Formats: sequence, C-alpha cells, structure tokens
Amino acid sequence: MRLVLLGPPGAGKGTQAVRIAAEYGIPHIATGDIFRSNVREETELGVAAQGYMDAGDLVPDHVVNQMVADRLEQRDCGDGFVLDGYPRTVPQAEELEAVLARRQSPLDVVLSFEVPEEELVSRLLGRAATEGRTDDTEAVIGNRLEVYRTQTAPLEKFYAERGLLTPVDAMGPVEDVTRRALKALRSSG
Ligand code: B4P
Repeated sequence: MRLVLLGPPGAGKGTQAVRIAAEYGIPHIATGDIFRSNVREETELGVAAQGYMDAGDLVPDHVVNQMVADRLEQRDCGDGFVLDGYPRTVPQAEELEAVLARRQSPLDVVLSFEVPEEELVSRLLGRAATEGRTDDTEAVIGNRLEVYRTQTAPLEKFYAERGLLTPVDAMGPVEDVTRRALKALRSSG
C-alpha cells in the first residue's frame, strides 16, 4: 500500500497516519516530524527549516524532495508507506511521481481529509495548549491555512485527474475517522 494523506493543518493527517501505518504494517513518513526532530537536534537541515516552520511557511521544495527521496530508498519502504504532509505543492507531487515511476511503484491512493476551517483552528489551538508547538499560535495558524489554500489545495485536482483522490469525512471522533479511512482504503484496492 503506497499512500498519501492530504488535508489542511489540523485535519488529522498525523493522527490517522499512525493508525493506518499500524494496520498495514508499513512505515509512517511525516515530513513535519522529520523537520521537528532535526530542529531539536540542531542539524543543518533543522537550522534550514526552522524559520519557515515557525512562520507557517513551506520549507523549499528542493530541501523536502531530497529528504523524502532519501527516506523512500530505505528498505522498510519496500512494501509501501504512508506519506503524511508530503507532497504539499504541485512541484513536490511531480517529483514524487517521477521518483516512484523510476521504481515502477506508483501511488495506490490519496486520501483527502475534509474538515471545515473553524474546526481546524479549534483543533490546532487545542494542541497548542497541550504540546506547545511554536507554529500553533493563532497568527501562524492563519498563515498555514492560507498557504494550504494557495499551495497545497491544487493537489486535489492533480490527484483527481489521476484517479487517485479519495475524500474522507474527517469530522467526529478519531476512531470514527479511522474507520472511514480504512473503509475507503479497502474499497480503493
Ligand atoms: P506538519 O507537521 O505536517 O503539520 P500539520 O499540517 O499541522 O499536521 P499534523 O499532522 O501535525 O496535525 P493533525 O492534522 O494530525 O507540518 C508542520 C510544518 O512543517 C509546515 O507548516 C511546514 O513548515 C513544514 N513542512 C512539513 N512538510 C512539508 C512539505 N512537504 N513541504 C514544505 N514544508 C513542509 O492534527 C492536529 C490536531 O488535531 C492534533 O492535536 C490532533 O490531536 C487533533 N485531532 C486530530 N483528529 C481529530 C479529531 N477527529 N477530532 C478532534 N481532534 C482531532
């Protein structure tokens, strides 16, 4: 199962990715998590990414593309993967398509998590209270949603044209969303 999770910040991609990866026994690759651990360890990649993340902007495509291409080379990705938070721009999606075409292992499905904007803001502010992420402040959340609308939302069309886009209603309890996502995956394959 080679899967991409698409959706605005706060839609529950990270939350559901963990559950889907466990169900299928495949790795969960979250670009945001990789960046955050690099920021914590003060690596060169972390230093390059931190300013963009704190402002709610996207890290430049060439940095993210190289990082994901390297990760997909690792052995544990042989039977599939859940990509969470990548791609986030059309050039990233094109690059992913090219990388997977070279390996003759195209994507199977793109799950698109759908949640109204008011709910996104309240979830992210809720997370700010418990986890204290530097990009979960009200001003930065506003920018992240705007970045999503302008740079990431066009991927819905990109993947719909390829017959890969599968919408999932991501409102309601986490368990209900997982059930809907797994059902959508079963019927897509
Ligand atoms: P991410 O870490 O991907 O951040 P995110 O979009 O907020 O998603 P996340 O997965 O964390 O949250 P989720 O919706 O699961 O990216 C952070 C930054 O890294 C970006 O802004 C960018 O700077 C950089 N970056 C990452 N990937 C990049 C790329 N490809 N290109 C360029 N830059 C990149 O959950 C949010 C909250 O909702 C949680 O608290 C959760 O508990 C809660 N929640 C989830 N499901 C719920 C439900 N059903 N009901 C109630 N609450 C729920």
